[in-house]
Amino acid sequence: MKPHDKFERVAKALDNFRIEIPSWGFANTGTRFGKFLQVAAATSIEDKFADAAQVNLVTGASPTMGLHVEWDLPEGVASVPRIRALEKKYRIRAGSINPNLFQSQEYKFGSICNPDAEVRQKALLHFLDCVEIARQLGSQDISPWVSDGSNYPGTQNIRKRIGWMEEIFSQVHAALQPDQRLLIEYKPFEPAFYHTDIADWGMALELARLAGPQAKVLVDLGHHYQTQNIEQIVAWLLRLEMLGGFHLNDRRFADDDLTLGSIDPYQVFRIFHEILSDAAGASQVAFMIDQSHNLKGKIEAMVQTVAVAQELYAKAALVDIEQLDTLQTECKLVEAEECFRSAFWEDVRPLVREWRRGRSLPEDPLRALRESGYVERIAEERAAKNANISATYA
Ligand code: PSV
Ligand code: MN
Repeated sequence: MKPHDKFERVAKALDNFRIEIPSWGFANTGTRFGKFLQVAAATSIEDKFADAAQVNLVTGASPTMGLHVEWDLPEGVASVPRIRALEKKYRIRAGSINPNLFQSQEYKFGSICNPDAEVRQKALLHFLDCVEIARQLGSQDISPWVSDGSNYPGTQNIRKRIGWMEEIFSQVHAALQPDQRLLIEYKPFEPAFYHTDIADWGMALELARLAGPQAKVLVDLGHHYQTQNIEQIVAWLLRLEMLGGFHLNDRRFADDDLTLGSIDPYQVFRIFHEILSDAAGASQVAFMIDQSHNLKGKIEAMVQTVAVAQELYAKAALVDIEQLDTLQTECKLVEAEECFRSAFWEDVRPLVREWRRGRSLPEDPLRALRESGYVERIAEERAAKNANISATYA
């Protein structure tokens, strides 16, 4: 491929590539055992908007921030005017709206699958509030993650719980605006360890289909068993027009929330290849980060993640799809594999830098962040507030 053609491909891909930042990536979080506090961590929803704006300023690729309703809109629909004001002030739009079906005491034995009809009703009302919040904010996607499940065999009726989910998802679907989507996320374990009500993409797919045409599946890269071929799941969902979006991150063991591509960048490349080689693929897919760093600096990690995503997306855009198709058809295995992996091994960084220059963006977003002095400034401003936050969950 000629250098000019390479640049054109990369530029076209990156011009259309947007990646959403999670609000929960900026606040102090930790492990199950405790928190490691950061002086620069966000202490309010305004801090989160300010941090997201900084990420977008240096990357130009992240104009939206995903919101978690319980954490970011504590008063539910009544918090919408505050969010609107922050959107305006920081020029960051609210992105996906994430219901919280896992934190309330009543959800100890489940939310939408709780055997108690009153608890299910509470979960449904929260869900419907989220649809209304999304409508008022003009957000397209409502992304529930259902943490329900059980820890011991025989303690819950799995089939009854399927029925309750079906009912609630169709009620939520009926409340959607025509341009809204319901993205159903799956996860095989944690916090439930024997059975999880939406454990894999098959269950999420079936629930989405039963709910209605605006329901799709959300793939979180950290929510699979070891050795799962995620790009195959992506290929199936694309084929069925049921892929709604991603929660991007990486993992070694489980839902580790590591930086995208830090462990297995080839996997991310393979997933992006499936999307870019599908005719309609990329246009329907929401790319969202789901990472909450407690060792790396939060804003630095977010900028790094966006840059990594762009580089891997650019690499995937360089796969010569026509040539690959011919080689696959002829079963020229070594040649096909070489064609595929040679795109992965391209050093696309000069092309991405050139693309950034052409779009009046800093060539090196991490350096631009460092040179802006933003992190030092907020560290000073927020230090006192962060010192008062408890570092343990006790
Ligand atoms: C659950 O592990 C999850 O991936 C869901 O997407 C939540 O909304 C998110 O993490 C934040 O806790
Ligand atoms: Mn997730």
